Amino acid sequence: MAASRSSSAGQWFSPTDPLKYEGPKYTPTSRKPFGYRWYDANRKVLGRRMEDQLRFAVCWWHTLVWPGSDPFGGETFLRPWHAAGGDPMQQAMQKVDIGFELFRLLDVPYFTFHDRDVAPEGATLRESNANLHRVGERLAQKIEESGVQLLWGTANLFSNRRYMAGAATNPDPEIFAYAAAQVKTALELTHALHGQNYVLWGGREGYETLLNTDLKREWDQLGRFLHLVVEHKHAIGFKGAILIEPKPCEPTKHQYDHDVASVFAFLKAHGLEREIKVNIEQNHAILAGHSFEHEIALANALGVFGSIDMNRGDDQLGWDTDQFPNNLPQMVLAFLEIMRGGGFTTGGVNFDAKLRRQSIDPDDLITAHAGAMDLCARALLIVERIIDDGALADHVEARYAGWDSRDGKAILKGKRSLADLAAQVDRKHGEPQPVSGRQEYLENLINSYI
Ligand code: XLS
Ligand code: NI
Ligand code: NI
Repeated sequence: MAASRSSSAGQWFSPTDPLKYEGPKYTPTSRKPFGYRWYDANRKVLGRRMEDQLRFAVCWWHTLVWPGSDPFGGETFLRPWHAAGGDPMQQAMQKVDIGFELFRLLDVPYFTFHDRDVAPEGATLRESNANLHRVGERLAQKIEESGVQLLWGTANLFSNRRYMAGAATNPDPEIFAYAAAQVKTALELTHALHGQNYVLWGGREGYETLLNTDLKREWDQLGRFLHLVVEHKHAIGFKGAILIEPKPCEPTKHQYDHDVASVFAFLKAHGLEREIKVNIEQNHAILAGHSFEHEIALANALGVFGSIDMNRGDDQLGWDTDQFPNNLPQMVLAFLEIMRGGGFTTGGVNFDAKLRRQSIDPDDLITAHAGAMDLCARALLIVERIIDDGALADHVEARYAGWDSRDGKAILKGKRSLADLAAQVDRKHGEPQPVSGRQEYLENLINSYI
């Protein structure tokens, strides 16, 4: 696809009209490279329009900011807004135009951003805030014109060197204050743009070595920080959800928001479990030694499921590769847990995903997002059939049926002591009869829908 390097958004991608639902026969060919085979925004799936079930979001940082660098080499993408010597505010505005053009072409309902992705950091916080407000006004205008909305905003509390030893968990209270000031502005902007959620990824909230770290202090600092965020949310009347994004490591060796279980323990310990939920990312789950579906199921069970970052890792690489999702069976298991929990409320499917650094054409951004959206739609349609058939649910229900008996209920209601249970076993004498878990049957069953 020959895409012009022109700065005008209208010419930057080769398609000019939004991608359409092309139906079940569609495959991308050179004649018709862009389209959806499964994503049909208006189709009803499990009681809601597909667009409202999936709530897709494009992320600003990887899509419009990341230049294609890796630890061994720099920029590969050569985006026009990275041109050396350019005016950073003009470049920021150019990204707004190109970003919203991409959202229009993809027909995606949401986007997500960090404060420092959308506007350049100035010499002082005041200057940074002024930059952010100027771009914020432009974003508000674009949101108004396009109908594309903000799924969540967040603050970058990890790139600047001031945060090398953490933001809220920094040994220096002045850095804590700086981070608080940054979150105040980012939360207020998210509110002004009618964001559905505000996300806090721990960034550098962790440590490299205990030799220089007071773990208990840092843990409590983070609790205090989150209370401040929640208080401010209520003070300004922000109705969206506050979400923490768990991640076990990277950038620091030990992150305090390791996984859903440790985030929940943290929230409980600080009395925040009704105020804060989680944004779960696929590869963060894997890096923590879990499956994505486990983290979603646990968050649902604990009442803290919020949103997902639907970018995957690589089976052979132990870091956060942020690839666009394309493993259908894995995606089915994730959407199964999301839909079992009742689906999204304020959350959605954010692609916190990077192109591979050789995918240098602007059109690669369209291909990557469209393919990911289409496969999510396909996974959702498969999940609809699994749920409608009911075979899986029946199996699980039958497996736990004993707990609906008089004895089972009495145990759970606290009406049986250890002595009662010992007496019960004594009375009945015989050995309880184990039944098959039938895992292979269930795996075959799931595969039969795929
Ligand atoms: C990093 C995180 C980050 C958050 C937003 O690994 O995934 O991108 O989603 O700060
Ligand atoms: Ni990540
Ligand atoms: Ni993420």
